[in-house]
Amino acid sequence: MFRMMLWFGIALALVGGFAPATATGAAATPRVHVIVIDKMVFGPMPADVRAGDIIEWANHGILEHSATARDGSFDVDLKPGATARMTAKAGTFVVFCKFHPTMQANLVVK
Ligand SMILES: [Cu+2]
Repeated sequence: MFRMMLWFGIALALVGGFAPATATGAAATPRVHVIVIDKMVFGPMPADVRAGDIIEWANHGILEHSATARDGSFDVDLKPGATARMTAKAGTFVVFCKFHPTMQANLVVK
């Protein structure tokens, strides 16, 4: 629960434009890639994710799902309607849902 509230707070901060957009010398604002889970399917998976980008998982379905890396790199639980963000790390990940193991997709982060 706390984790969901934390994510929500981060999302609010980003939406509120707290991230510096034009300050010179500031680190580039990470790009956000939204991956929608709907009708028991992940995707489409973004093709241009780089390490340090933000991945936002968005569960548009009516069931709870997870975005779980086969190699254990991440494991995100998503109640119906929930979103959660994580910072992408480089690698090629097989992503599946713990609750519906036939749900599977590949995520490539360069
Ligand atoms: Cu699922």
